Amino acid sequence: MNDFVIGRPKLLNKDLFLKRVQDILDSSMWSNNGQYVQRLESYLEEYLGCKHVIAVSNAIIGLELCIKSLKNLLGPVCKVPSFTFVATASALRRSGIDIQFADILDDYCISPDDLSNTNVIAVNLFGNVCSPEVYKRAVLFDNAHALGVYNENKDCYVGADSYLSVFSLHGTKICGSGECGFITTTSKATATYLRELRNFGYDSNSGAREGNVIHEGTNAKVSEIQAAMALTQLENIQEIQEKYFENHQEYEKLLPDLVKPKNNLFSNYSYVVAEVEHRDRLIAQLNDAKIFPRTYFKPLHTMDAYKQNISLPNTERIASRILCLPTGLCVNIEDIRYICKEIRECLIQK
Ligand code: T4K
Repeated sequence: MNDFVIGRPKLLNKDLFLKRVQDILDSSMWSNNGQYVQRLESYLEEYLGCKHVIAVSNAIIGLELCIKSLKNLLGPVCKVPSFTFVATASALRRSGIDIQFADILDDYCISPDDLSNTNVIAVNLFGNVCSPEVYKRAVLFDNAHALGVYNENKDCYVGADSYLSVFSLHGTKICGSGECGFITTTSKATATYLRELRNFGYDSNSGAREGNVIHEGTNAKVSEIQAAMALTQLENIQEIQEKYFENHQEYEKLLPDLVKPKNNLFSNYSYVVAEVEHRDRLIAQLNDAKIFPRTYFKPLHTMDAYKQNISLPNTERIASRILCLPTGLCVNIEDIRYICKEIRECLIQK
C-alpha cells in the first residue's frame, strides 16, 4: 500500500525537461543568468501580470534580499504572524531586525487588529489572502504558498501589484521543483538592485567580473537546470491547479465539518487544512494507516530560538487543532476517499 504525504512532487512533462537538460549540458552555459533563468522570469511576469520577476535560489534568501532592500524603511522592529513557517521570522532576524509577533484570524492570516504602528510582513498562508486592511499596511508579502492565487479584492494575481513579494518553488509547493523561488516587484530600480544583490553585489552595468561591486551582495542565483525544471512545471500550471482544486473539493465533500474552506474563491487550493479535536491522537492512528498529515505550524513565539512570553489566543488555539492533509499531484480521488474514511473511523473510535 502507498503512503500518503502532503508534499510529494511529480514533474508532469519529464521528457521535455530531460530534453532541456540535454540542451543545457550541450550549451555549457550552466549558470549566471542563462536563457532558462530568463525564460522562467519572463514566463512568470506574463502569467502573473507583474512588472518584474527576479528568480532566486529559494524563498528565504528572497526574503532576506527584500529585507535588505527595505532596510531604511523597516526600522529596528517588524511585525510578523507567529503562525507561519520559520523562514519568515528567520529572514528578519538574520537581517538584524527584531520581531513582534502578531495573532491571526480564523483564516490563518495576520489579524489587522494587532498591527500597531510597526511595519508588517504579511503572509498569504495556505492559499488564503490577507484582508484589505493588512494589504494597506504590509511592506513585504511572504507569498511562499500563494503562487496562482487570484486576489478577488484587487482583481489581479497575488504578487502582481505589491511593491515587494516573495514566492517559493520548493518541491513541496504547487508547481515546485526542488529548490527555487522568486521575487516580484513593481519597481524597476528595486528589481535592478535585487538582481545585483543576487549576484554578489556587482554593478549590473559593469558587465564582466572585473566590474565594480556596489552592494554587499550574496549568491542567490538559480542554476540553469533548476530554472528549466521550474519552467517545465510552470508551463502546466493550469492543469496542476485543477488537480489541486479537485482534491480540495473532494475533501470538502467528505469532511465538511473538518476541512476549512479558503477565504477566496480563486485560491490555488495547495494546502488542505482541517481542524480537529484530539489532533495528536488522530495523527498517531492515521500514521498506522500510512497517512502522514502535517501539523503546520507550531507558533514561532513558543519555539526556543524565537521564544516570547506573550499570549496569542487564536494562534495557540488553532495550532493545537490544525492538520494539513495529503494532496498534490501524487494523491488521487481514490486516495482521498481512503484517507477520509480512515479519519472518520478514527474519530468514531475516540
Ligand atoms: N515562507 C513560508 C510561509 C513557507 O512555508 C516557506 C517554506 C518559506 C517561506 C521558505 O521557502 P523556501 O526557502 O523553502 O523556498 C517544507 C519545505 O521545505 C518548506 O519549503 C515549506 N515552506 C515548509 C512548509 O515545508 P518540511 O521540513 O516540512 O519538509 P519535509 O521535508 O518534511 O517535506 C514535507 C513532505 O513532503 C514530507 O511528507 C515528504 C514530502 N516530500 C518532500 C520533499 C522535499 C517528498 O515526497 N519529496 C520531496 O522532494 O519543510
